[in-house]
Amino acid sequence: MLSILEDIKRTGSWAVMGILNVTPDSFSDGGRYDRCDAAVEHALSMQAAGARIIDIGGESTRPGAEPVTVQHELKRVVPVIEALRRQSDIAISIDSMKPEVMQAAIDAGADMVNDVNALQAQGAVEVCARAGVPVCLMHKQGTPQTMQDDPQYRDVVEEVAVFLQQAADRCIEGGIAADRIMVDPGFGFGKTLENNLSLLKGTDRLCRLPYPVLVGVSRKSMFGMLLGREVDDRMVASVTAAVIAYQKGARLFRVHDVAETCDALKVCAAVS
Ligand code: 9MG
Repeated sequence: MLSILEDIKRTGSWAVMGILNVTPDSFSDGGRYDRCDAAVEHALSMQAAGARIIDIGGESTRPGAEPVTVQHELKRVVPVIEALRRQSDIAISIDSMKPEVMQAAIDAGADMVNDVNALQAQGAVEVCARAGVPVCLMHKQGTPQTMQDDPQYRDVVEEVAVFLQQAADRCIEGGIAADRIMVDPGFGFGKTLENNLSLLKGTDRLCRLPYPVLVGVSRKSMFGMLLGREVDDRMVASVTAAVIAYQKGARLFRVHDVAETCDALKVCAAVS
């Protein structure tokens, strides 16, 4: 994982992170990969399609999702991480807000932590600092249960940029090396359609922060609102948004449609 980050910083290369939700209720692929063997098979197929990182999550963060207990989350993610680690050397990311899950996932073979809560839970920074793993710090307003109720910003791009810089400062103070930090504006997390479009347009501002920017727009409801399309019919919109984000400086992309996104980004990279 560190070599991926080093490449991005040194050569401006890019990487796709394939999404592996091992939850019964994820918004875009709910329940499809909640058996260990099916989950590993899907991870390996995303690797074959060009993913360099697999992001494994056992708690849905879709708007309105109910939280799960540590025990439930561990039961979902740990066997999949162990099985994938036995079969592949791909970088594994644990998508969790809970320090206990982060620690168990790292012990099971995860290489990085993706936290939609930006390591704000008590003990999360300590776990990641001690393990020395790269981290992705995401912005959100509110909690998954309430975040879409009535999000408010004066200047969404500026507020997200300030939040991400402060989150990174807090992690560095807590012992996480600056070269292990990625930041993410958190599309759809406490944002209106207008907020999401402003963030996409303002991705270049976020890329002026001294950290690689990861974007996750894949199949999100912003495209449902903009285009009136159902979740399984948002691939073109998602790839288009990834291309826009790339052109504004983002270099990490959390996606469902790995092959299509990789093709688009290869074209972008060939002319940049
Ligand atoms: C877990 N998860 C769901 N959406 C996400 C996004 O946009 N970014 C990151 N980093 N994680 C996400």
